[in-house]
Formats: sequence, structure tokens, C-alpha cells
Amino acid sequence: MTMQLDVHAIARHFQIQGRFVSAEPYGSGHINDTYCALFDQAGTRVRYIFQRINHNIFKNPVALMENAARVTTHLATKVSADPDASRRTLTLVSARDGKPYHCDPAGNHWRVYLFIEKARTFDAIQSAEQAFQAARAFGQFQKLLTDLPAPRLHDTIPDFHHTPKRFAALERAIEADAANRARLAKAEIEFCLRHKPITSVLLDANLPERVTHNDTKLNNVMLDDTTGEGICVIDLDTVMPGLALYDFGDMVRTATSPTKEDERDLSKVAMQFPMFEALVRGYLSAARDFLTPAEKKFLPFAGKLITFEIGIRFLADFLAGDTYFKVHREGQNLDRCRTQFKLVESIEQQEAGMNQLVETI
Ligand code: ADP
Ligand code: GN1
Ligand code: MG
Repeated sequence: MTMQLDVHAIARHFQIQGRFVSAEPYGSGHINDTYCALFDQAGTRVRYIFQRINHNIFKNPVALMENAARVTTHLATKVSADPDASRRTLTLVSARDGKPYHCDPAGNHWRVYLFIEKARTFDAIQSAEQAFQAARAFGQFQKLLTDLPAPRLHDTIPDFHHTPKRFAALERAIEADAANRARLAKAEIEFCLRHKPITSVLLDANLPERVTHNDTKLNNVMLDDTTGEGICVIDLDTVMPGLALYDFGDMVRTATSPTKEDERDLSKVAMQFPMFEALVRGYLSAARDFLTPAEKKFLPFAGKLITFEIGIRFLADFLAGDTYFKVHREGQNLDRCRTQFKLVESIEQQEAGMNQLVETI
């Protein structure tokens, strides 16, 4: 009830017509507080997405919203000729003062997006066609942003995909062992130490900086209910300068194993080759025009690296006592870490074939 009242009170600050009906928590993101709010607009029920930005994680929500406004405006121009334009990119609803957000008395920053109807996100991949569609949408997203006008976007989280720094943070978390949990994660810590040498490979490869999404997990793209098409890329908080490979890598992490991220039965976790192939084909169908040969060559490696990197982050958060990612049960971050490392192993076993495939496409 408190939450309903909160969202209702927040809603008054946005340029939304009609009568507030209800609001409820929505989605399975790990970071922000997301609500679906229903309004009655002259007899028609219209939904909106309300989000309270997690300012423990995003230290500068105003800069973040400046990025989001620039990116959504640019994308809107690009898709404007499409009859379905309003579902092909997120659309921010302005606050009554004209800003793209509202700051409440407690210092929380809220934003509102039009609800993308007749489409949904998936927490686990169900088919190769879905993998193709998701990858094509993220590739298209990068492509449409290749000519985003200057200035450079803000780094909403500095060094977000700097894997060696993520590794150093893990080492500090092991050392501090703040929640006395290192004893529960000996095998995982050992796994990390063994894999340390891969952390700097992409940074050493001298790849071009681009505008990238940086959080391309499967449930950050909406697939159309009827056609299955990857219709809209969402969750724009980490859109900033990065490597194209960070985005492809996170697709491999979240769309090649049939399991959810926190699957406890590790025997079910595996890199499925047909899903990888669909990702490569879908991504290249949009990104081929701008990708360099070096970027293309590293596609399989990026899958391994980003899976490892997010595994490190889950492990570090488990050791720190679950202060970053939302958890809904004890040990969830360790379970998430384990699925990542199992997937890294599965990729390693198939890496030669993955490299071969990429060469032929
Ligand atoms: P988080 O940063 O916490 O992951 P997201 O922006 O990804 O938050 O939103 C969480 C979930 O809410 C998404 O996975 C998606 O299912 C849903 N969602 C977000 N934005 C929209 C939108 N504009 N229309 C419909 N659903 C949305
Ligand atoms: C978070 O916001 P969400 O749930 O889409 C995280 C990503 C991780 C992901 C792991 C800002 O993504 O970096 O890869 O969880 N986002 C942030 O599921 O840290
Ligand atoms: Mg999300």
C-alpha cells in the first residue's frame, strides 16, 4: 500500500493524463525499483513504467538521465519513419517541470517510460530464433548509435567492464571477507585465481571505443508477442562508451544456456552451440557494417570473458554480504556465480568450434 501511495504521489509530478488506478512492482531486474502503473485515460486503460533509480549504484542520476534523454531522442529520430516507432525505442515521459526525471523529497530520482505493449522479456532463452532476434536488436541498437552527436556520453559507472579492476575488487572482497563467507566459496575463489590471465585480453587488444549498451542480458530486450521480433532494447542506465564486444559477450552469457541465471542444478547449465550460432548471425546481421575484423575475431572470447566477469561480481557481492545485486534468498549470489563459472567451462570446451564458426560467417 505504501508503495502504491508513493507511486501515486510521484505520478502527479509527471505529464500523464487521466486518473491513477494502481501500481505494482514489475519485472526481475537486479538494480532499480520498477513499477507498472495503470491510468484511466477517458475510459482507456494505459500502462506506464515507473522506476526509482538506485542511487547507491548510480552516483549521478542527473547525468544518467541526460544520457538516457539523448539516447532515446536520437533513436526516436532514427525510427521515426516506422509505423510502430513508439514501440521501437523507449520514450521518456517528462516531468511537469520539463525535466526527464523527478527528484522526490527523500532524494530519490524517478523516471517514467511509456509501457511497451504486446511484447515481453525472458529470463531464460527458449529458442534459437529468440537468440537471433535479441542479438539483432542489440546489434541494431549499437548501429543506430554510431552517429550519436557529440559530446561523449557520461560514464554512469566508471570502469564498468574493466575486468582487471573487477578482479582487483574481488581480491579485496576475499581479503576482507566481511560476511565470513569465503569458507563457503573456496572452489569458486580457486576458479577465479586460475582464470586471472584472461582478464586483460580485450583491453590489450586496442579495440575501438563505441557507444554501447553494456548490460545486454536477455531480459533487457523486449520481443514482440506476435512476431517474436526483437522490438525494443530497454534498461539504458549503462549506455555509455565501451567495447562492442561487452555487449556481445553478455548476450552469450545470458542467451546460450537454457537456464536462469541462478539455476542451482548445474548439470543443466551449458553453452548450447545452436544458440551461439543464432547470436552471431543475429548480431552480425546488424553489426557487420561497422565491426572491425579484430572485433569479429574476439566474439567467442568476449562471451567467455563477460561471463567470467559477471561471475566475479556475483562472487564479490556474495563475499561482501549481498550489498549490490538484489537477492531473494540466501546464497543466491553464490548460485549465480556458480552458473557463470559452469558456463565459462562449457565455453572453454567448445571455444575452438565457436572460433571456427565465426570465421565462416
Ligand atoms: P533493472 O535495471 O532493475 O534491470 P529494467 O529497466 O531492466 O530494470 O526493468 C525491469 C523490467 O521491467 C524489464 O526486464 C522489463 O520486463 C520491464 N520493463 C522495463 N521497461 C519497460 C517498458 N518501457 N515497457 C514494458 N516493460 C518494461
Ligand atoms: C544487473 O539491471 P540488470 O538487472 O539488468 C547489472 C549488470 C549485471 C546483471 C546480472 C547496473 O543488470 O551489470 O550483468 O545485473 N547492472 C548493473 O544479471 O550493475
Ligand atoms: Mg534490466
